[in-house]
Amino acid sequence: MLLINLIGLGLIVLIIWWFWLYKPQSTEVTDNTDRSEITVIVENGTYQPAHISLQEDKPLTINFIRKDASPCAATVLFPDLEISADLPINKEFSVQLPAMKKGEYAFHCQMKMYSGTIVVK
Ligand SMILES: [Cu+2]
Repeated sequence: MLLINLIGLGLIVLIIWWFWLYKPQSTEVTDNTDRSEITVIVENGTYQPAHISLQEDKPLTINFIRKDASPCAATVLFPDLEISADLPINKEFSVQLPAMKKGEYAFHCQMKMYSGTIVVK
């Protein structure tokens, strides 16, 4: 009985950590060419990196490499930019984003299990 309670408690802690406390790594795109480019791995429920920051008015190419075979990872949506893409498995797929104004742009899979942000400064 005590063991079951401990397992339950552990699960609760894990859920809280996953949804509220876990902060995915952040990466800044700093190259000064006209077009910025970054590679994002889609694996284990997270985009890596999930937080991308870049300068204003620069188009961005995101090269997605999807390693997760589950259908959940298949589609990536950029709702603010009205862009969506279907990602092949284990193959690089480039998504071209237009130059953006300052602000935050979310991207996620259809069920929002995978989610990330682009921060334009
Ligand atoms: Cu999903």
